Amino acid sequence: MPIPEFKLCVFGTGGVGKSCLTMQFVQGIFLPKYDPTIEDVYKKTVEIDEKQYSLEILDTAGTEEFSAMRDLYVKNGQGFVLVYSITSQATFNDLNEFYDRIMRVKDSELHGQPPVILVGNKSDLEDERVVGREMGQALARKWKCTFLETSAKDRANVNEIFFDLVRQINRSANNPASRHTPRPASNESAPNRRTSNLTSDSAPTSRKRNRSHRTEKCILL
Ligand SMILES: Nc1nc2c(ncn2[C@@H]2O[C@H](COP(=O)(O)OP(=O)(O)O)[C@@H](O)[C@H]2O)c(=O)[nH]1
Ligand SMILES: [Mg+2]
Repeated sequence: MPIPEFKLCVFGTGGVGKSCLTMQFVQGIFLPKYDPTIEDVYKKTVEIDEKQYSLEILDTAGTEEFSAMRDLYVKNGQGFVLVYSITSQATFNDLNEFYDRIMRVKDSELHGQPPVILVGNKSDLEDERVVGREMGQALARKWKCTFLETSAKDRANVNEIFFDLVRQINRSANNPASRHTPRPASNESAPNRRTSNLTSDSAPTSRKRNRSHRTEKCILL
């Protein structure tokens, strides 16, 4: 039987750690200097709750406009990671635009809100924190989504982001009515964002290494 394939997208202002989170999850490494212009798709097979999934993760880059191609990814995407840095208030504020755009492209008023997780990254930089945990929690309550603080550097809560999204997607597939939450009203306008070259990639070399990252119910293959 073919394993289910889920398409996930990672959004957030440049520099918040989207690529580092994606790389930590897919390859198990922290890349302190990843090219900020690279927008790419990474593939990973995981086992969650005793079932295998093939995940296709779009690590977005560029900040000027949402291109037609990116909108297509959002349209086909089943789960969305919205990342800010706990060390930058602006990156937290910026997420409203990403959220509104996703809801618009997914037509959430008609189809209900898609699976979303709000992520406050760089939790290892506690001394530089300007966005309190309770601010993240409050925004997640407003958006009726899950919330995690993570560190791509320390690999804290990194797997949990993607496992949570897969579980949310499964829940919404099993019970579509449960996701039909009316979209919260917002006055934010649509952002103009640019996308760079979008290519397909996979990371087969990561598979062996990640076998060791095994928890009771979630196994990275
Ligand atoms: N201390 C710390 N630095 C991080 C973390 N995640 C990313 N960074 C750093 O933040 C910068 C931007 O990361 P990157 O993943 O390229 O951000 P992106 O533009 O959102 O893809 C890089 O210098 C990373 O080393 C983290 O969890 N902790
Ligand atoms: Mg990046």
